[in-house]
Amino acid sequence: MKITFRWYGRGNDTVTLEQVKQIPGVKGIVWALHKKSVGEVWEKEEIKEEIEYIQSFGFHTDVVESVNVHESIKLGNEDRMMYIENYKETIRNLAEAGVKVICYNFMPIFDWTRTEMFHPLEDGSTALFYEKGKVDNLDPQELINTVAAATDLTLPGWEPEKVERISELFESYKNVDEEQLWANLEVFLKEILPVAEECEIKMAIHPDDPPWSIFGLPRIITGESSYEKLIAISDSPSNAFTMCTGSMGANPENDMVQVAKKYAYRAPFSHIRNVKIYENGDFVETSHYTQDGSINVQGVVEELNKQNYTGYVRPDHGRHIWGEICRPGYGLYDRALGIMYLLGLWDAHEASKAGN
Ligand code: DNO
Ligand code: MN
Repeated sequence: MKITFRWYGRGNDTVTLEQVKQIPGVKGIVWALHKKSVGEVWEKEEIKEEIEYIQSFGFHTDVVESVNVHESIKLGNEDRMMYIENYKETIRNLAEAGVKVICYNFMPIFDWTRTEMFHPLEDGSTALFYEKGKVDNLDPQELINTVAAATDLTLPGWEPEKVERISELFESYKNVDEEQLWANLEVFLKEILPVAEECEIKMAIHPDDPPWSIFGLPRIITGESSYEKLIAISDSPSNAFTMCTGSMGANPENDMVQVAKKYAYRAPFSHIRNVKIYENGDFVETSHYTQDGSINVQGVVEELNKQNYTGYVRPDHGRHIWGEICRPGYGLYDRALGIMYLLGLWDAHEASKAGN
Protein backbone atom coordinates (compact mmCIF):
# COMPACT_ATOMS: atom_id res chain seq x y z
CA MET A 1 0.00 0.00 0.00
CA LYS A 2 1.54 3.28 -1.12
CA ILE A 3 -0.04 6.26 0.62
CA THR A 4 -0.82 9.33 -1.47
CA PHE A 5 -2.70 12.59 -0.98
CA ARG A 6 -4.87 14.46 -3.46
CA TRP A 7 -3.87 18.06 -4.07
CA TYR A 8 -5.43 20.65 -6.38
CA GLY A 9 -2.38 22.76 -7.24
CA ARG A 10 -0.85 26.09 -6.27
CA GLY A 11 -3.41 28.80 -5.70
CA ASN A 12 -6.18 26.29 -6.15
CA ASP A 13 -6.04 24.48 -2.81
CA THR A 14 -6.19 25.68 0.77
CA VAL A 15 -3.71 22.95 1.69
CA THR A 16 0.00 23.43 0.94
CA LEU A 17 2.59 20.81 0.12
CA GLU A 18 4.63 22.02 3.10
CA GLN A 19 1.72 20.84 5.23
CA VAL A 20 1.24 17.55 3.40
CA LYS A 21 4.92 16.82 3.97
CA GLN A 22 4.24 16.67 7.71
CA ILE A 23 1.67 13.87 7.40
CA PRO A 24 3.49 10.61 8.14
CA GLY A 25 3.73 8.06 5.36
CA VAL A 26 2.70 10.19 2.38
CA LYS A 27 4.96 9.41 -0.54
CA GLY A 28 3.09 10.80 -3.51
CA ILE A 29 0.72 13.53 -4.62
CA VAL A 30 -2.34 12.70 -6.67
CA TRP A 31 -2.50 15.65 -9.03
CA ALA A 32 -4.08 17.10 -12.15
CA LEU A 33 -3.87 20.18 -14.34
CA HIS A 34 -7.03 21.67 -12.93
CA LYS A 35 -6.93 24.77 -15.12
CA LYS A 36 -7.37 22.77 -18.33
CA SER A 37 -10.77 22.55 -19.96
CA VAL A 38 -12.22 19.09 -20.45
CA GLY A 39 -11.12 17.69 -23.81
CA GLU A 40 -7.94 19.77 -24.20
CA VAL A 41 -4.55 18.10 -24.62
CA TRP A 42 -2.30 18.35 -21.56
CA GLU A 43 0.89 19.70 -23.06
CA LYS A 44 4.33 18.40 -22.11
CA GLU A 45 5.57 21.75 -20.82
CA GLU A 46 2.64 22.33 -18.46
CA ILE A 47 2.91 18.76 -17.16
CA LYS A 48 6.62 19.23 -16.54
CA GLU A 49 6.14 22.47 -14.65
CA GLU A 50 3.54 20.95 -12.33
CA ILE A 51 5.39 17.75 -11.57
CA GLU A 52 8.68 19.53 -11.00
CA TYR A 53 7.03 21.67 -8.35
CA ILE A 54 5.47 18.65 -6.64
CA GLN A 55 8.65 16.61 -6.87
CA SER A 56 10.67 19.44 -5.34
CA PHE A 57 8.95 18.48 -2.07
CA GLY A 58 10.18 14.90 -2.43
CA PHE A 59 6.82 13.50 -3.55
CA HIS A 60 6.27 11.23 -6.54
CA THR A 61 3.72 12.14 -9.20
CA ASP A 62 2.76 8.65 -10.38
CA VAL A 63 -0.99 9.14 -10.14
CA VAL A 64 -3.20 11.63 -11.96
CA GLU A 65 -6.81 12.25 -10.94
CA SER A 66 -8.64 12.94 -13.13
CA VAL A 67 -8.19 13.32 -16.82
CA ASN A 68 -11.85 14.04 -17.41
CA VAL A 69 -13.68 12.60 -20.39
CA HIS A 70 -15.46 15.04 -22.70
CA GLU A 71 -19.27 14.78 -22.79
CA SER A 72 -19.09 14.17 -26.56
CA ILE A 73 -17.32 10.88 -25.89
CA LYS A 74 -19.90 9.85 -23.30
CA LEU A 75 -22.72 10.88 -25.61
CA GLY A 76 -21.16 9.27 -28.67
CA ASN A 77 -21.41 12.49 -30.65
CA GLU A 78 -19.94 12.85 -34.11
CA ASP A 79 -16.98 14.89 -32.90
CA ARG A 80 -15.97 12.30 -30.30
CA MET A 81 -12.99 11.03 -32.32
CA MET A 82 -11.31 14.41 -32.05
CA TYR A 83 -11.62 14.30 -28.26
CA ILE A 84 -10.49 10.67 -28.15
CA GLU A 85 -7.38 11.60 -30.16
CA ASN A 86 -6.70 14.43 -27.69
CA TYR A 87 -7.10 11.98 -24.82
CA LYS A 88 -4.54 9.63 -26.40
CA GLU A 89 -2.08 12.47 -26.73
CA THR A 90 -2.56 13.37 -23.09
CA ILE A 91 -1.91 9.73 -22.13
CA ARG A 92 1.32 9.75 -24.15
CA ASN A 93 2.46 13.05 -22.65
CA LEU A 94 1.73 11.87 -19.12
CA ALA A 95 3.54 8.57 -19.72
CA GLU A 96 6.58 10.46 -20.93
CA ALA A 97 6.56 12.37 -17.65
CA GLY A 98 6.59 9.09 -15.73
CA VAL A 99 2.91 8.84 -14.77
CA LYS A 100 1.74 5.30 -14.06
CA VAL A 101 -1.98 5.56 -13.27
CA ILE A 102 -4.71 7.78 -14.68
CA CYS A 103 -7.96 7.89 -12.73
CA TYR A 104 -11.07 8.89 -14.71
CA ASN A 105 -14.81 8.46 -14.55
CA PHE A 106 -17.61 7.95 -17.03
CA MET A 107 -20.50 9.70 -15.26
CA PRO A 108 -22.87 11.71 -17.46
CA ILE A 109 -22.82 15.46 -16.72
CA PHE A 110 -22.23 15.34 -12.98
CA ASP A 111 -19.25 13.93 -11.14
CA TRP A 112 -19.95 13.20 -7.46
CA THR A 113 -23.31 14.52 -6.31
CA ARG A 114 -24.28 15.73 -2.84
CA THR A 115 -27.15 17.91 -1.61
CA GLU A 116 -25.18 19.64 1.15
CA MET A 117 -21.47 20.43 1.32
CA PHE A 118 -21.25 21.46 4.97
CA HIS A 119 -23.83 19.33 6.76
CA PRO A 120 -23.44 19.69 10.54
CA LEU A 121 -22.54 16.50 12.39
CA GLU A 122 -23.20 15.76 16.02
CA ASP A 123 -19.50 16.21 16.92
CA GLY A 124 -19.52 19.83 15.73
CA SER A 125 -17.78 19.17 12.43
CA THR A 126 -19.41 19.36 8.98
CA ALA A 127 -19.36 16.94 6.06
CA LEU A 128 -20.77 16.22 2.63
CA PHE A 129 -24.32 14.91 2.75
CA TYR A 130 -26.63 13.22 0.26
CA GLU A 131 -30.35 13.49 0.85
CA LYS A 132 -31.98 10.97 -1.43
CA GLY A 133 -35.51 12.37 -1.29
CA LYS A 134 -34.14 15.78 -2.24
CA VAL A 135 -32.28 14.53 -5.33
CA ASP A 136 -35.29 12.46 -6.36
CA ASN A 137 -37.42 15.63 -6.46
CA LEU A 138 -34.89 18.30 -7.28
CA ASP A 139 -34.42 20.38 -10.38
CA PRO A 140 -30.73 19.88 -11.35
CA GLN A 141 -30.39 23.67 -11.54
CA GLU A 142 -31.12 23.90 -7.81
CA LEU A 143 -28.35 21.44 -7.14
CA ILE A 144 -25.96 23.48 -9.24
CA ASN A 145 -26.89 26.58 -7.23
CA THR A 146 -26.20 24.72 -3.97
CA VAL A 147 -22.76 23.67 -5.16
CA ALA A 148 -21.95 27.17 -6.44
CA ALA A 149 -23.03 28.78 -3.16
CA ALA A 150 -20.86 26.43 -1.10
CA THR A 151 -17.47 27.55 -2.36
CA ASP A 152 -15.69 30.10 -4.54
CA LEU A 153 -13.43 27.40 -5.93
CA THR A 154 -14.24 25.51 -9.11
CA LEU A 155 -15.00 21.92 -8.24
CA PRO A 156 -13.91 19.21 -10.68
CA GLY A 157 -16.92 17.99 -12.64
CA TRP A 158 -18.74 21.27 -11.98
CA GLU A 159 -16.79 23.52 -14.33
CA PRO A 160 -18.65 26.73 -15.35
CA GLU A 161 -18.47 25.90 -19.08
CA LYS A 162 -20.33 22.67 -18.38
CA VAL A 163 -22.80 24.21 -15.96
CA GLU A 164 -23.76 26.87 -18.52
CA ARG A 165 -24.79 24.18 -20.99
CA ILE A 166 -26.76 22.11 -18.51
CA SER A 167 -30.21 22.09 -20.16
CA GLU A 168 -28.67 21.40 -23.56
CA LEU A 169 -26.73 18.49 -22.05
CA PHE A 170 -29.82 17.04 -20.40
CA GLU A 171 -31.58 17.22 -23.73
CA SER A 172 -28.74 15.29 -25.43
CA TYR A 173 -28.80 12.52 -22.84
CA LYS A 174 -32.47 11.79 -23.63
CA ASN A 175 -31.24 9.36 -26.30
CA VAL A 176 -28.57 7.73 -24.16
CA ASP A 177 -29.67 4.90 -21.92
CA GLU A 178 -27.40 2.58 -19.94
CA GLU A 179 -26.85 0.28 -22.88
CA GLN A 180 -25.86 3.16 -25.12
CA LEU A 181 -23.54 4.57 -22.46
CA TRP A 182 -21.82 1.17 -22.21
CA ALA A 183 -21.44 1.12 -25.98
CA ASN A 184 -19.88 4.59 -25.88
CA LEU A 185 -17.53 3.55 -23.07
CA GLU A 186 -16.54 0.53 -25.13
CA VAL A 187 -15.64 2.69 -28.14
CA PHE A 188 -13.56 4.92 -25.88
CA LEU A 189 -11.76 1.99 -24.22
CA LYS A 190 -11.02 0.14 -27.45
CA GLU A 191 -9.40 3.31 -28.76
CA ILE A 192 -7.37 4.36 -25.75
CA LEU A 193 -6.35 1.05 -24.14
CA PRO A 194 -3.82 0.05 -26.82
CA VAL A 195 -2.14 3.44 -26.36
CA ALA A 196 -2.22 3.10 -22.58
CA GLU A 197 -0.83 -0.41 -22.78
CA GLU A 198 2.00 0.69 -25.04
CA CYS A 199 2.80 3.48 -22.56
CA GLU A 200 2.44 1.16 -19.53
CA ILE A 201 -0.25 3.35 -18.08
CA LYS A 202 -3.17 1.95 -16.11
CA MET A 203 -6.50 3.59 -16.87
CA ALA A 204 -8.32 3.31 -13.54
CA ILE A 205 -12.03 4.03 -13.79
CA HIS A 206 -13.68 5.53 -10.70
CA PRO A 207 -17.13 4.25 -9.71
CA ASP A 208 -20.17 6.47 -10.07
CA ASP A 209 -20.87 8.52 -7.00
CA PRO A 210 -23.50 7.73 -5.82
CA PRO A 211 -23.68 4.38 -7.61
CA TRP A 212 -27.21 4.75 -8.99
CA SER A 213 -29.07 6.79 -11.56
CA ILE A 214 -29.78 10.41 -10.68
CA PHE A 215 -32.04 12.88 -12.51
CA GLY A 216 -32.91 10.10 -14.96
CA LEU A 217 -29.30 10.01 -16.25
CA PRO A 218 -27.73 6.61 -16.87
CA ARG A 219 -25.03 5.45 -14.45
CA ILE A 220 -23.08 2.29 -15.22
CA ILE A 221 -20.12 1.82 -12.86
CA THR A 222 -22.17 0.86 -9.86
CA GLY A 223 -21.07 -2.53 -8.49
CA GLU A 224 -19.49 -5.92 -9.11
CA SER A 225 -21.47 -6.59 -12.28
CA SER A 226 -20.03 -3.40 -13.79
CA TYR A 227 -16.53 -4.67 -13.08
CA GLU A 228 -17.37 -7.96 -14.83
CA LYS A 229 -18.65 -6.05 -17.85
CA LEU A 230 -15.53 -3.90 -17.97
CA ILE A 231 -13.29 -6.97 -17.92
CA ALA A 232 -15.43 -8.52 -20.66
CA ILE A 233 -14.87 -5.43 -22.84
CA SER A 234 -11.12 -5.79 -22.50
CA ASP A 235 -8.86 -7.72 -20.21
CA SER A 236 -5.92 -5.51 -21.11
CA PRO A 237 -3.76 -4.87 -18.02
CA SER A 238 -4.38 -1.19 -18.69
CA ASN A 239 -8.13 -1.62 -18.22
CA ALA A 240 -8.08 -1.01 -14.49
CA PHE A 241 -10.20 0.22 -11.58
CA THR A 242 -10.01 2.89 -8.92
CA MET A 243 -11.56 1.11 -5.98
CA CYS A 244 -13.49 3.75 -4.02
CA THR A 245 -15.05 2.35 -0.85
CA GLY A 246 -17.18 5.43 -0.16
CA SER A 247 -18.61 5.74 -3.66
CA MET A 248 -19.42 2.14 -4.45
CA GLY A 249 -20.13 1.39 -0.80
CA ALA A 250 -22.89 4.03 -0.61
CA ASN A 251 -25.11 1.27 -1.93
CA PRO A 252 -25.32 -1.17 1.00
CA GLU A 253 -25.68 -4.05 -1.46
CA ASN A 254 -22.03 -3.52 -2.39
CA ASP A 255 -19.92 -5.30 0.22
CA MET A 256 -16.59 -3.52 -0.15
CA VAL A 257 -14.59 -6.26 1.59
CA GLN A 258 -15.85 -8.68 -1.06
CA VAL A 259 -15.13 -6.14 -3.78
CA ALA A 260 -11.56 -5.79 -2.47
CA LYS A 261 -11.21 -9.56 -2.30
CA LYS A 262 -12.30 -10.05 -5.90
CA TYR A 263 -11.07 -6.96 -7.70
CA ALA A 264 -8.18 -5.31 -5.83
CA TYR A 265 -5.80 -7.13 -8.16
CA ARG A 266 -7.18 -4.92 -10.94
CA ALA A 267 -7.16 -1.72 -8.87
CA PRO A 268 -3.76 0.01 -8.99
CA PHE A 269 -5.38 2.87 -7.09
CA SER A 270 -7.78 2.88 -4.13
CA HIS A 271 -9.77 5.60 -2.42
CA ILE A 272 -10.58 4.68 1.13
CA ARG A 273 -13.25 6.54 3.07
CA ASN A 274 -16.35 5.88 5.13
CA VAL A 275 -20.00 6.90 4.81
CA LYS A 276 -22.90 6.41 7.18
CA ILE A 277 -25.92 5.15 5.29
CA TYR A 278 -29.43 5.71 6.64
CA GLU A 279 -32.43 3.49 6.02
CA ASN A 280 -34.08 6.01 3.69
CA GLY A 281 -31.03 5.98 1.39
CA ASP A 282 -29.50 9.25 2.67
CA PHE A 283 -25.82 9.11 3.51
CA VAL A 284 -23.26 11.33 5.16
CA GLU A 285 -19.48 11.21 4.94
CA THR A 286 -17.88 10.38 8.29
CA SER A 287 -14.36 10.01 9.60
CA HIS A 288 -12.45 7.05 8.17
CA TYR A 289 -12.87 5.13 11.46
CA THR A 290 -14.86 1.92 10.84
CA GLN A 291 -17.16 2.39 13.83
CA ASP A 292 -18.25 5.85 12.63
CA GLY A 293 -19.82 4.69 9.39
CA SER A 294 -21.36 1.82 7.45
CA ILE A 295 -18.26 0.73 5.52
CA ASN A 296 -15.97 -1.89 6.96
CA VAL A 297 -12.76 0.08 6.38
CA GLN A 298 -10.89 -2.23 8.75
CA GLY A 299 -12.00 -5.26 6.71
CA VAL A 300 -10.98 -3.60 3.44
CA VAL A 301 -7.48 -2.81 4.73
CA GLU A 302 -7.19 -6.33 6.15
CA GLU A 303 -8.09 -7.75 2.75
CA LEU A 304 -5.60 -5.50 0.96
CA ASN A 305 -2.94 -6.50 3.44
CA LYS A 306 -3.67 -10.21 2.90
CA GLN A 307 -3.05 -9.64 -0.79
CA ASN A 308 0.15 -7.68 -0.08
CA TYR A 309 -1.48 -4.86 -2.01
CA THR A 310 1.11 -2.64 -3.66
CA GLY A 311 -1.32 -0.13 -5.22
CA TYR A 312 -1.57 3.58 -4.49
CA VAL A 313 -4.03 4.46 -1.73
CA ARG A 314 -5.41 7.81 -0.74
CA PRO A 315 -7.79 8.86 1.97
CA ASP A 316 -10.83 10.18 0.17
CA HIS A 317 -13.17 12.93 1.37
CA GLY A 318 -12.96 13.83 5.01
CA ARG A 319 -15.04 15.94 7.37
CA HIS A 320 -14.25 19.62 7.93
CA ILE A 321 -12.89 19.71 11.47
CA TRP A 322 -11.20 22.10 13.91
CA GLY A 323 -12.66 25.08 12.08
CA GLU A 324 -10.81 24.43 8.85
CA ILE A 325 -11.98 26.36 5.79
CA CYS A 326 -11.27 24.22 2.74
CA ARG A 327 -12.57 22.62 -0.42
CA PRO A 328 -15.61 20.50 0.42
CA GLY A 329 -14.27 17.10 1.52
CA TYR A 330 -10.63 17.99 0.90
CA GLY A 331 -9.36 19.51 4.10
CA LEU A 332 -5.99 18.75 5.63
CA TYR A 333 -6.89 17.57 9.11
CA ASP A 334 -9.46 14.83 8.68
CA ARG A 335 -7.67 13.31 5.72
CA ALA A 336 -4.46 13.28 7.77
CA LEU A 337 -6.31 11.46 10.55
CA GLY A 338 -7.62 9.05 7.93
CA ILE A 339 -4.10 8.27 6.80
CA MET A 340 -2.97 7.54 10.33
CA TYR A 341 -5.88 5.14 10.75
CA LEU A 342 -5.07 3.33 7.49
CA LEU A 343 -1.40 3.07 8.39
CA GLY A 344 -2.24 1.85 11.90
CA LEU A 345 -4.50 -0.88 10.54
CA TRP A 346 -1.93 -1.87 7.95
CA ASP A 347 0.91 -2.13 10.44
CA ALA A 348 -1.20 -4.15 12.87
CA HIS A 349 -1.92 -6.68 10.12
CA GLU A 350 1.74 -6.73 9.11
CA ALA A 351 2.74 -7.42 12.69
CA SER A 352 0.27 -10.25 13.06
CA LYS A 353 1.45 -11.78 9.78
CA ALA A 354 4.98 -11.70 11.14
CA GLY A 355 3.68 -13.43 14.27
CA ASN A 356 4.40 -10.52 16.61
C1 DNO B 1 -15.23 10.68 -4.87
C2 DNO B 1 -14.08 11.28 -5.53
C3 DNO B 1 -14.44 11.57 -7.00
C4 DNO B 1 -13.29 11.36 -7.96
C5 DNO B 1 -13.62 11.47 -9.43
C6 DNO B 1 -12.58 10.75 -10.27
O1 DNO B 1 -15.26 9.62 -4.34
O2 DNO B 1 -13.00 10.47 -5.36
O3 DNO B 1 -14.92 12.87 -7.10
O4 DNO B 1 -12.29 12.25 -7.72
O5 DNO B 1 -14.87 10.97 -9.73
O6 DNO B 1 -12.77 10.95 -11.61
MN1 MN C 1 -13.39 8.36 -4.64
